[in-house]
Amino acid sequence: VGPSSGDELGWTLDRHILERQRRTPGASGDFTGLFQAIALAGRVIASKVAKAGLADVLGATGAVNVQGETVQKLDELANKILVRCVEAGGHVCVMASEEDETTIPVPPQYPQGKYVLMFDPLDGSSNIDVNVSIGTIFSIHRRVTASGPGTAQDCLQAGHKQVAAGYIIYGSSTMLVYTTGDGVHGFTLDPLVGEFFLSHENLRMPTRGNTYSINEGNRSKWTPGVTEWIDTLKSDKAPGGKPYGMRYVGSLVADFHRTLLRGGVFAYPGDRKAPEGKLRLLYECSPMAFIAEAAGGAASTGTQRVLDVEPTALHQRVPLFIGSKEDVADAERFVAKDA
Ligand code: AHM
Ligand code: MG
Repeated sequence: VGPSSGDELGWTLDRHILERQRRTPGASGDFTGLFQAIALAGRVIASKVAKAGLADVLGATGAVNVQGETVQKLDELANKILVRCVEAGGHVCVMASEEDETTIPVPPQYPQGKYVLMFDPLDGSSNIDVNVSIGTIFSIHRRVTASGPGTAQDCLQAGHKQVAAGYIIYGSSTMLVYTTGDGVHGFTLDPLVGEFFLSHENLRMPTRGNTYSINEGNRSKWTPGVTEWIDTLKSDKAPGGKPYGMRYVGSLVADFHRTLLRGGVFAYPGDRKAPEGKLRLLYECSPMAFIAEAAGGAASTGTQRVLDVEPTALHQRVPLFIGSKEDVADAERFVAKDA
């Protein structure tokens, strides 16, 4: 379903989610409510990000502003905004954030819902203070415990069990991209209206791209397989017979968003210093993998489908190769040489 052609108003995110609810037999509206809370958080964070230079939110915490208030780092602020927007709605029983060591409970005065929300409130930390695109990543699961407050067990679920995943990119425009597993849809924020409008319906990732995205500064630590893979992509032996271009923002949300739209491959491999790589399974790899697959792309740890990894710890890291199906398959072939 989508807006009919000639629809002057266009579809808001709310309308899109509501239509989905109507098509889902037995849907209670909980998912719709949770999504509205996440979108509200996204709009609030977008407005903070846009004014960051004016609002005393850049830089380190510990400082006090002219009003005598404690200066909040933007990522901590984003974390608080998300928790505050979601906790009271009765849709979730527990949350987990890249910013918090342990799970975030729903305060006892609020009802405990059936969903679990995990998020990276502001991803791309090295880009926050320098006006480069950053984003929020979120992942939604159904709870597995029966009732009462949710636990870490509710959070430690394989990615293929996600109910939905998405991200909000704070770039030259603010966009929210999400999937419930059947199609990936993108919405652009109209900042004057304060609404997300459907702008990219049913996004499909090209099966092969012509760019790679990796932090080449880590080359001396790479395994032989990864080194050979990247060397191939930079040579005439690359698929297509000419070298791939290189694009690296250093914000996963931005690097992934480009890869989703244009194809190609993003990698944060394990290396000799950090065999598990850098990116977190539950807040970064798993939600992006769910989106990638729903758009016809792929996501691998190099040796395993990301969505099949059974998490054992909240802040677990895994290597990530994500993007166009054929490019990810190539990466896996080279990584296999390291075994
Ligand atoms: P963060 O969660 O501290 O922001 O770290 C995650 C970010 C990703 O957005 C990005 O892909 C990666 O770190 C970049 O890392 P590096 O600076 O090592 O290339
Ligand atoms: Mg992050």
